Amino acid sequence: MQTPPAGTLRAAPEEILVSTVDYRVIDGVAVITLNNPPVNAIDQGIRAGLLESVGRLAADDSVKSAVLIGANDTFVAGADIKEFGKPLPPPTTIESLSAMEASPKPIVAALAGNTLGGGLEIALAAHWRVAVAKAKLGLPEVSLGIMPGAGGTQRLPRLVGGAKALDMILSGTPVNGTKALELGIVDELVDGDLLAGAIAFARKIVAEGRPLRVTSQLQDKVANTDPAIFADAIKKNEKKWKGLLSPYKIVEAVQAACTLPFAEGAALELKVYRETQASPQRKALTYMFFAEREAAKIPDVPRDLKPAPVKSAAVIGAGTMGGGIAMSFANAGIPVKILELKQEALDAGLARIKGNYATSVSRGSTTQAQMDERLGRISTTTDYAQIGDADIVVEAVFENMEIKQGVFKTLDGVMKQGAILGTNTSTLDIDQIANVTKRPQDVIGMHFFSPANVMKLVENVRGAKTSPEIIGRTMAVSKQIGKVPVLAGNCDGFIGNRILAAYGRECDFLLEEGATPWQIDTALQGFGFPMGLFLMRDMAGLDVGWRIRQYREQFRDKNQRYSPVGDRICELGRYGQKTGAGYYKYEGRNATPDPEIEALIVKVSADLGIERRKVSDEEIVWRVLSVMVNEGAKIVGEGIAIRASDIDVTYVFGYGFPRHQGGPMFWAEQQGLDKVLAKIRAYHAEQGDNWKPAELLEKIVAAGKSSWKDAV
Ligand code: 3H9
Repeated sequence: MQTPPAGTLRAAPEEILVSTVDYRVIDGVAVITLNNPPVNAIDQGIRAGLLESVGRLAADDSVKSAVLIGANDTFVAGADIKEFGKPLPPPTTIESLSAMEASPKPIVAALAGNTLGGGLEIALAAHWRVAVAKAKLGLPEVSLGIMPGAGGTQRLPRLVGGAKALDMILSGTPVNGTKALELGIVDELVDGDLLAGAIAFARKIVAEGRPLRVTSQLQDKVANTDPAIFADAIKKNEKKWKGLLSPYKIVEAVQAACTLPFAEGAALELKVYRETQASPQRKALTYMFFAEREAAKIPDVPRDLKPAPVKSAAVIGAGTMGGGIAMSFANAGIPVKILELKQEALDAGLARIKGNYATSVSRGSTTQAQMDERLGRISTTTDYAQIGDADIVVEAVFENMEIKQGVFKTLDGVMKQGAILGTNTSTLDIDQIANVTKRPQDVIGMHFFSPANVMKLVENVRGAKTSPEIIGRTMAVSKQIGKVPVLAGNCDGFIGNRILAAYGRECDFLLEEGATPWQIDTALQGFGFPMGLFLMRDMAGLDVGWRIRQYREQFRDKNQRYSPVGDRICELGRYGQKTGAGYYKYEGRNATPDPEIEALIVKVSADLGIERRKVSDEEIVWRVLSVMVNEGAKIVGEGIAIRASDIDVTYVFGYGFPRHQGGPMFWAEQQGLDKVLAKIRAYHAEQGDNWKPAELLEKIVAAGKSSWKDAV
């Protein structure tokens, strides 16, 4: 294979390698390489370089076809998200793609790695597509609050039909190369060197004299689309899409693809794409995209620390949490041993795990083969000596300091040096656990959320002596098992539960002042929470919190306001859903408001001498969110969270905060930090010291700034 001189269209020194499009001729085929590390996102350089390359291809008499490929072992992960909300210098992606489609010489897209969003749209505008089996092809824009805006909603249905396209674009879930071949998105799989395979394919279609296959001109698949699928999709997802814009716009655009000529459908796509781009939820969701990635960056962990993937794990405790944690490892392909001292406890735990997998199979989210494979990675033991060689151990035993300390003493004796020693505690002091070992630097909190195999958040908690290396490795393994990790400092409640305590307290006070549990829950659901606080408490069970309150009563500051409503409810034996009654009464899982509880709350108000008043839904939402923000600002000010956006990640991925609202700290910035502070000051005057404004917030506002980032 001869390699003629490179023809980089926009000069960039080789070592910088930023946003270049390279044109060179290999074996009589033009090879156009898109290069914008790390994911070849589409910025102006890519758009312009692509357009220029297509022009050059037409004029290049030495070639009859082209291969379009990505550098960095990947194709293109879509438009550059950093450019959202900014005016984009020309050309537009649509202009570049129209030029590609209109090329008189066939263009073959060669796909590996991430072929997402605008990346897949580029590929769809090529005449042919080849891919490696592991390539990931998808249109994930919906998770950013937008939709494909460069022909994706119009071209994909023309290749796979309206129904499959609608599914793919609404779910945002990518398919692999093999599936893409089956669906008709790609024309051939390449086994081995992708570029060589793509060049061979390009030469073959020229040799065969195949006519250009222009995606926008294909009609068969769209013409055969059942017109009912659009209304059906809306009906099926109404609850899930509450408050969202982009799924509805996607339906509109795909429907247009199936009913209108390409040019009209494309014009409609562009119009609704712009509406989604201009929406506040796009701003919130793209903020969340970067917040999630930012959370993984820990100042004292070297950026170049690239820990080797964990190969084996152990979990102590086969209870609900232990089982869920073990499933998370197994689901990620990591063999895991669960340890319990009693065989009966192991058997019960394993039976629960099997039950959970069986439910996933019956719901269709896992196949039987996947379940067997995953179960095959889980083994059990009653002998600590059997787990010593695991790369990581996560203790998930009963939430009691003495018991956990006992486990860690034993782990210190058996685990290999360098193993991560994680403790899944939601409340206990990590240092007290770490200090019973001779290697406190290797001990770290790993606070999973229930159900641990489903919930995305892991709040990793650094103790005073946890080493940066262990922190870096724990953040990496959290990601390896598909979680979103946040690093917290060691304090009562860490980030998440500390804020929950403040927010729960305010909801209790609102009850005493005049609200009902169902009014508060409805107001919070109206804001976008999937479930209100009282429904959530009822689901989790009220007795555990009650027992903790009883224990803490001895330490409670009796001068601080305290709501006895929750205690009164527990005294009636109402422990939530599991006893058929809590804040609500239940038939199965169906909650209904209970006049008995309303009467109980009214009595508590009277006993406390509180005159009940009408509480508005707006007050509920503002009071709940402001208290979250104030506590969040204290947590950042104390260094418990590294940055404000980590609080948002914690709340969105662990506590059901609506992602399209961006988390409490983002919400506060959108309202104006000065306005939120004014509210907090007013509540402080009215409600007392629980509302003392966070110093950090005071400082930012006093400096005339408007962003949490201005604090640093
Ligand atoms: C779109 O295409 C709209 C079009 O329809 C309209 C056209 C007109 N832009 O996640 P990672 C960065 S919308 C800018 O840690 P991984 C990321 O921030 C787009 N930056 O790696 C990170 O930077 P840093 C549709 C991006 O291997 C670094 O790359 N596409 C972009 O776990 C590594 O990322 C999507 O929604 C981007 N598009 O996962 C795909 N993508 O190192 C969004 C990544 O400074 N991207 N970065 O923190 C992803 O889902 C994942 O990043 C990906 C890699 C799966 C690609």
